[in-house]
Amino acid sequence: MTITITAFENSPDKGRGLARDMRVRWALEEVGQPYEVRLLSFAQMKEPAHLALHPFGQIPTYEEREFTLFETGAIILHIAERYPGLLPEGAAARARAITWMFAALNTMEQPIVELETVRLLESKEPWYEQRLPAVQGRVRNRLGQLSRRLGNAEWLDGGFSAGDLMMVEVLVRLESSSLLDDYPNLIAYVARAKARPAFERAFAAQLAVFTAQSSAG
Ligand code: GTB
Repeated sequence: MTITITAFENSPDKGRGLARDMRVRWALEEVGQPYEVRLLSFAQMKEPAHLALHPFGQIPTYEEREFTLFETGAIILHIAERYPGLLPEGAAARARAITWMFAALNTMEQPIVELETVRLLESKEPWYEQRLPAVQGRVRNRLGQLSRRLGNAEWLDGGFSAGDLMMVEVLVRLESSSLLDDYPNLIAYVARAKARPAFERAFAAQLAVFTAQSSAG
């Protein structure tokens, strides 16, 4: 069975692995499933053919023989449930790992995306300088809470899981800022995850798209 995902033809992040196809690639690498990638331009993402797969006209999508998924939370959960490697044995441990996936998306990513939005879209607004510290404070608050929970542990709850994959994918969005600097255990956590061979393969695959597009154009 062929798995096909979609990704940016020209990712605005220039191969830094910040677009959300990266987390799907990483999950597929962790479970050892080969996949194909259909690259889309921004215009193609808004055409009916893609909107039939993704109602919001975004990447990534995930296609298997019988169905298509959108939303990386749903995609990663599906991969983790379908193939061994990303969820622990036992109903309670699995539920806790899934809880961390939701925490990553609903509790950590939300203020981080808000901060990105403020920086990217609102920097010319007269209230920008006042709003920025408040939004940074909300991110710091969550980082502090996460850092205290992680403590000296290697992963969030036992062995590496889909919860860690999602959490790290959210935290990497802060690497271009100094916000992680006060949390050495979170920096080490991200580094540990990025050293996983599956992460490295996924990162190299998305970077290869950027490299190929740059040399073609
Ligand atoms: N909630 C959805 C999910 O988790 O799947 C969010 C999907 C999403 O935001 N997709 C983005 C997209 O398709 C790409 S990843 N955007 C185009 C559009 O909405 O028209 C977000 C992203 C884009 C660029 C960078 N970057 O340049 O650094 C980082 C992240």
